[in-house]
Amino acid sequence: MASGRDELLRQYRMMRLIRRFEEESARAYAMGKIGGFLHLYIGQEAIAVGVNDALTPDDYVLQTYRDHGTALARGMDPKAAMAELFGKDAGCSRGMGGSMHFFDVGHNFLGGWGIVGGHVALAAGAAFKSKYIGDGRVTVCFFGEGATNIGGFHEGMSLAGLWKLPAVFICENNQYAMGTPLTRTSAIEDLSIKAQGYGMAGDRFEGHDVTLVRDRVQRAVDRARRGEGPTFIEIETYRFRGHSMSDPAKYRSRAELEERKKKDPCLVARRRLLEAGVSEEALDEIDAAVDDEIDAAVKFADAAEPAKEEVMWGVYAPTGEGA
Ligand SMILES: Cc1ncc(C[n+]2csc(CCOP(=O)(O)OP(=O)(O)O)c2C)c(N)n1
Repeated sequence: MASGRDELLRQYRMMRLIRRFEEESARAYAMGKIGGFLHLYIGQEAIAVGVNDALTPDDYVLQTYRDHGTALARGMDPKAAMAELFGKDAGCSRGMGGSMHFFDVGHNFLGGWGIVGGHVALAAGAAFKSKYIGDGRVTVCFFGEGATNIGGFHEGMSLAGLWKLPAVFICENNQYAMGTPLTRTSAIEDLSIKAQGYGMAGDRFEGHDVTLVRDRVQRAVDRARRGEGPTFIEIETYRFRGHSMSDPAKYRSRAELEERKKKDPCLVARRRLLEAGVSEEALDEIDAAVDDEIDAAVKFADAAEPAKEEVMWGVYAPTGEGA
């Protein structure tokens, strides 16, 4: 079907954009151009893109510190994203948030949060607002499997279930919370059954096929928009890099990583496009255009003005005598 093919082409482009953004931010980090933490999303791209395609531009999205891919899928300008990593005033958070604190009100991307599980309650709050004023929006909240063991997760989920809030909670189960595998932190393997404890619908599937992600998340989004309450979805995935740039990921084997890379979401989409009759050349052209866009973002971020006096804006600092 041509429209399905066009949609997959667009999704492939966005997944490649996220991939290249992450690769170039890793390079800039190694060159000392980016400070602080940097958590990469490589391997999980089909989730950000598939979920976003199930939403309207008015819906709210909240993510953890592993937030670049979700923000880009939502529509954030790669230049503003890269400039944020470089600590520049042109960044999406004026260079003051860095990698973990992307924010884009215009695209209803409500962060970028560093405290594991803390933003689940914020998502419930956004969804409560929508229910209260009847604005028809759905809130999507992403988190890792590690977050499902923390208090903030329970508090947010509990109220969302009780009040039947228009929300979708998406657990990106990438197998490791920093270096700790799920088997060492959870008594159950199927995390989606946690939904039952909050009176929510639950779902669980693999996250390397962008079309599958979009279709399954769409059901949950539609249910929330119809006023039938929230859903907890566990999406099984894998991050190809370490937890952050300082993690060499020695807790897993090379063979495990190579096995998982067979389900690389960009390659899966590329194979499907080839099967649908798109030529290698056409896909290479998309790749080249994405490379150019990311190169331009890096150049822009490098040349932009650093956040100078702005870094003190909103910061309490005693002044005057005795300070
Ligand atoms: C409340 C809190 N405790 C501990 C940390 C340190 N920390 C940062 S990421 C992380 C692991 C979280 O893993 P998971 O939720 O599975 O997400 P992933 O990083 O795999 O995407 C931890 C423990 C934190 N940021 N916040």
